[in-house]
Amino acid sequence: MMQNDIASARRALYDDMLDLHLTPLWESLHSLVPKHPSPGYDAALWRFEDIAPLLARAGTLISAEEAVRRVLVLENPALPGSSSITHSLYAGLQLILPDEVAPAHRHTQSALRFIVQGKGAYTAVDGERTTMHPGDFILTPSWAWHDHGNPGVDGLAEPVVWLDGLDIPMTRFLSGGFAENGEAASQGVARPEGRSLAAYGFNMAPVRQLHSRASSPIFNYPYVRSREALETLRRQEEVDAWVGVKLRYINPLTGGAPMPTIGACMQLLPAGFAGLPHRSTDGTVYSVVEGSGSATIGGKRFAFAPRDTFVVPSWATLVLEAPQDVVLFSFSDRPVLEALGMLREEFLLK
Ligand code: GTQ
Repeated sequence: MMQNDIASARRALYDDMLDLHLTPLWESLHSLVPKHPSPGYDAALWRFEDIAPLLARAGTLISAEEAVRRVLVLENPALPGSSSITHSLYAGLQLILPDEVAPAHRHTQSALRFIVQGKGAYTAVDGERTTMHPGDFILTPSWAWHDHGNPGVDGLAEPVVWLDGLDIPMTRFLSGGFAENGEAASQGVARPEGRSLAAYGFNMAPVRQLHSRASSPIFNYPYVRSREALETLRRQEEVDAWVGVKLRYINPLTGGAPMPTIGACMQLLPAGFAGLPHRSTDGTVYSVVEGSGSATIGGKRFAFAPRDTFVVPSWATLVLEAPQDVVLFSFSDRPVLEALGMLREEFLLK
């Protein structure tokens, strides 16, 4: 057969195959089994300065009660309509005003809250409240009852904003989503505040209670303690040329990630830090806690300031620079990739 005849015969074959829901692998093999990840979503940065006025407007237009969760979803620019910041993760900025309640519910999706602005709100998990402060890392594990409220502290209540990180797209992909609403808007208080941290947050664990969840028994990792750890280490040792001083949050009972699907880290880049490029297969969301600097992602430079959020896609090279001290929080699907033997990372020399 001539080239032209072959091409048109193939097209005819594909047409006939389509009726039976069949497709020719040889036309898509390269993209199905790529040499390296090409994730098809973008690096992006959301400036808090741009978002804050829109969040405030949302605050005047819908109550937390009516919204259930008053959240502006950070949607990857290349994935419109997906409510996804990477293929596996969801991120959003949630606002709760003084005296509001975001009613109790539970779902199989695992969630984290990273406090971005304001203090005096709380999240309750399984009947224990924890008061939020900027930089605190809070968990609401899969199927745990949770509600949020904002009574303020010391007689002062202010709007509180946090970054929500959930495995919503992963749960959707796995068709594993279940949810229930609570009977009352706020859960009854079953345990005094601070119980989880006292029981599990000091390198000790209770001898007579068994924590049975797959996630960490600590549900608030306070910023004061994470910050102090980073500060001590930066004074004591040479910082890593790629990531500065970086620690991962752990489930103290296992040493593994705090939740099965989401890992999280906090890092400090000392003033003058000009990092070397690195990349990994876990697409990662960063929240800027302190300081201004830049993240160059796959060759594109993003300037960041406190409270900004940015996303680094799987296998995109990341170069971090910090003209002043910078503290970054980050989360990703790393525990999933690790469990599947698919985590790869590279620390490059230039
Ligand atoms: O606070 O429970 O941003 O269920 C998305 C889904 C927050 C929450 C989100 C949720 C929540």
